[in-house]
Amino acid sequence: MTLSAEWWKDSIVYQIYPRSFLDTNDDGIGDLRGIINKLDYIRSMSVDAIWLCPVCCSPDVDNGYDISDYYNIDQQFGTTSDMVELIAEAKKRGIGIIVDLVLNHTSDQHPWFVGASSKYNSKFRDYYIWEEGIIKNGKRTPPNEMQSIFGGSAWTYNELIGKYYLHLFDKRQPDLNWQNPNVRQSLYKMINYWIDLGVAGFRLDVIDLIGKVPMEGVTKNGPQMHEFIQELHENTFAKSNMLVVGETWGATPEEALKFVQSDRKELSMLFQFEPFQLDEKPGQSKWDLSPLKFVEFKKSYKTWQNALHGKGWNTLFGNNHDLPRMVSRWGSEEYPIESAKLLATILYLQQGTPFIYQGEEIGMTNLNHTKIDNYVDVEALNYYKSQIRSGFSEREVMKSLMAKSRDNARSPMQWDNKRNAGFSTTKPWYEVNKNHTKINVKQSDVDDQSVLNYYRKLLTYRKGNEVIKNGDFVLHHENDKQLFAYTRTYMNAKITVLANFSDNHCDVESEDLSIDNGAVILRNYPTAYFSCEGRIQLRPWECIVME
Ligand code: TEU
Ligand code: CA
Repeated sequence: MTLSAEWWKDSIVYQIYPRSFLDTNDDGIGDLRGIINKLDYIRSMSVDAIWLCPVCCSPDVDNGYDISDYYNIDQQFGTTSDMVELIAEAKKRGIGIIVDLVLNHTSDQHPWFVGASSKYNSKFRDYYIWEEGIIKNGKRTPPNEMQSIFGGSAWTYNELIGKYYLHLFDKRQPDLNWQNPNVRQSLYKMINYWIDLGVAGFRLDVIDLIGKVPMEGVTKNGPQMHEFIQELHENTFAKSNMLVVGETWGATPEEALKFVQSDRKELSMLFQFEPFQLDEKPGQSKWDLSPLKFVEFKKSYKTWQNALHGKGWNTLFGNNHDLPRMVSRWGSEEYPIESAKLLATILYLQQGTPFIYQGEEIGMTNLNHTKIDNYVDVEALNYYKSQIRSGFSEREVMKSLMAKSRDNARSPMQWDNKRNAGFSTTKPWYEVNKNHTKINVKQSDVDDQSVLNYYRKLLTYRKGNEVIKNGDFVLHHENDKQLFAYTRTYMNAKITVLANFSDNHCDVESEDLSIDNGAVILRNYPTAYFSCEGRIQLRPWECIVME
């Protein structure tokens, strides 16, 4: 396949969490061969790239986001030759493989950290960030108050070295020192190894943290961050035509443009998380639940669509391995199928590259686990411990975990209605959602009203559509509390999306939108919408797309 410079603007990406995708050797853990087996299924959604969550060697404190060897595949997932085969088999089907690069930190089992923390004169000492503690009342305390994203101090003392090292995540994920040119060169060399193996791009984990200046309290968007990213670009992906997407939890549109404007030679696109912060109490954490601020939610999309139009490029997503399931979060328990289709419609007809997370396409939901014993994620377990210790009630803590824990996204893929959902012949590493008897790929495939078949239609429609790729974005009825309506216009063509984001009926003045004689291209109800005297009446969670 020959690729145009910006091929990723026409792409649809499917994200795979390998350990939960498909197990082919009966150990209860998904593997690379499982992905090879399902490539035709993935292609059936017009997908052209797969983002693989980390598969390199790892002690799995944070499920692969703590890497102990950047070059080799963890044996639970397979071997390098499985990876080479996956790349080749995917390529045959027009699919590129996007590798997840965790460049902000390593595992504490990585030889660099093992060296840095166990030998006094190790050449790897300055690969990490070390600071003296402060003596207060004869007691040693961390260099400053900086907190880990997973809870507790971001500093851990090492007896042998006599200093604290920095970890913005778990203490077994020490932060790399990007100010050390040897660190940067070692990482570039590794990235070039993956480029030579034939991957189509990278997803850069927490890339906005690499410029941190911890002693000044700076974590994201540090003073040298863009300089480092430009150097990274020049030394690695500049020569190949790659899709490079950065994860930036705190990006504003202004910040985002600095990463993605093409003359800056940094990244192709970013994951930004503004819409995901609109169902939590302002200024607090994701665990502090609050109902979705729907009007702000719409305006957030409007802001990002307009800010990047003609200058950068957006990603479009409602799920990933860190987020609860989109239907459970924003959709409706009463109308799970309609709301799953509606959410896909409003997201994926915007400008940008869609990222579909495994299981989303069949409408997979949260787990609703009420007991802490059912949770396995390090973030969830730390949160539980610290809240209970601070005196919060079990009920309150569980409510937050049920709504927001990352475990919700990580249960095994639901392939059929049999035992273990067809994911494995043995007990899976993490239990399957009980609703696999109803929500699964096998049934969805043959049901023409399924969420899956709707995704196929929607994504095929999107593919190659110039209005969706290039058109501008106008939000209508901004302050309406039920309706999400927008138009996309390019040259003489226009697409209108109308979506009733509620369990009630919703009236739309069709004259306002001049859509009277529009042709309906997509709809999420089996029967036509109701219209009378210049008004369209949308049923609960009904959406229609008109040209
Ligand atoms: O996530 C970045 C990150 O900051 C998340 O931990 C986020 O704050 C949290 O998930 C919200 O619940 C990336 C990876 O996507 C995540 O899986 C890793 O745990 C993390 O980096 C550390 O590598
Ligand atoms: Ca396996």
